[in-house]
Amino acid sequence: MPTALITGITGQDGQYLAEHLHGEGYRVVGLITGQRNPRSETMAADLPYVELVPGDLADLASLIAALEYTQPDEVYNLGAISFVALSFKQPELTANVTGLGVLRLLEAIRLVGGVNNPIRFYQASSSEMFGKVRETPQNELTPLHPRSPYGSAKVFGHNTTVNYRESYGLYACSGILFNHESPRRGLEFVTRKVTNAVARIKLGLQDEVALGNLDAKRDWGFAGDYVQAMHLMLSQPEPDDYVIATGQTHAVRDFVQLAFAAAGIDDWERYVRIDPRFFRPAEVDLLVGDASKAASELGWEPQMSFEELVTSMVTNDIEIERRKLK
Ligand code: F7E
Repeated sequence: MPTALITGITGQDGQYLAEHLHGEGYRVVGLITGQRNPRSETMAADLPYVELVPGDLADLASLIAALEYTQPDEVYNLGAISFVALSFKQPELTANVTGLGVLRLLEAIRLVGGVNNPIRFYQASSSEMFGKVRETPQNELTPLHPRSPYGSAKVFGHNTTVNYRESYGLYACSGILFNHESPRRGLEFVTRKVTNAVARIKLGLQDEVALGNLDAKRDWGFAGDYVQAMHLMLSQPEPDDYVIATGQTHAVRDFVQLAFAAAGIDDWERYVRIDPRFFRPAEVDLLVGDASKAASELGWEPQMSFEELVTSMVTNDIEIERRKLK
């Protein structure tokens, strides 16, 4: 039975990837941080087949111990401080976990794996690395110009992954994933913040939602589709880097309008208040990815449309809020 170790197991992607790999016959082990992490209980209830091992991306010794215990065939590094807005407030922590954490994990793999290292490594790189974009759409060769401490840390992690592949011959891949959402998305991200608010407004539990820049454009896909690309990357004869995206871009405003419409509310502007607190010191204005390399080499294509994604998130949030009322 192949074994996969996943960092960031309690996040949206960690959960989808664990389900996918379990379905493919893997033993799935998740790295869990912190003392009495409250998410351990949720994990045990939702994904009982996932084994948890303690460790932290900020602590090399704990990563070595986790690898020695797990003996993985594949390591997926999905752990990070992943909220761009928070990275402006805690830049040093972000650099340490999101950036240096990649280096620590690769060093641990190098030390534990020995010569002819059999461990395959996946790094969750991000479209935030393109930042102030140099070309549109963005592909694997587009120059990087990050616009946040998060984006800068991801660039470090990305370059380090490429370095370890070239320096030590590690099977290390970097998936440059554009925004990917789902009903499991954290409430701090704009998509889920909006769908949750729409559900609560629909049920009369909330009057309005405060948002920042509605003009930013993102290439939004479904997280369940994107984790399959991660696994495909580690299943190739040679390691490489791939952009994963839908190739379509929408403004935050479009997402908001569609989410309200999915709940049967057409006059959405009545319910949205613009609040300067949600603007960022520097914005990434436009992202749209070219995933043609993933299509031709991995046979990967997104399955869920933007409309289906928004509707499924709104429907799910209405269901959650209704259940709370009972
Ligand atoms: O913001 C604008 C905000 O926080 C999207 C992470 O998974 O994807 C994600 O990063 C856009 C930005 O995601 C609000 O200014 C307006 O332009 O949902 P977000 P993100 O920053 O694009 C990439 C690929 C990652 O790698 C990251 O880890 O929406 N926006 N009003 C708002 N954003 C938030 N969060 N809240 C607002 O009220």
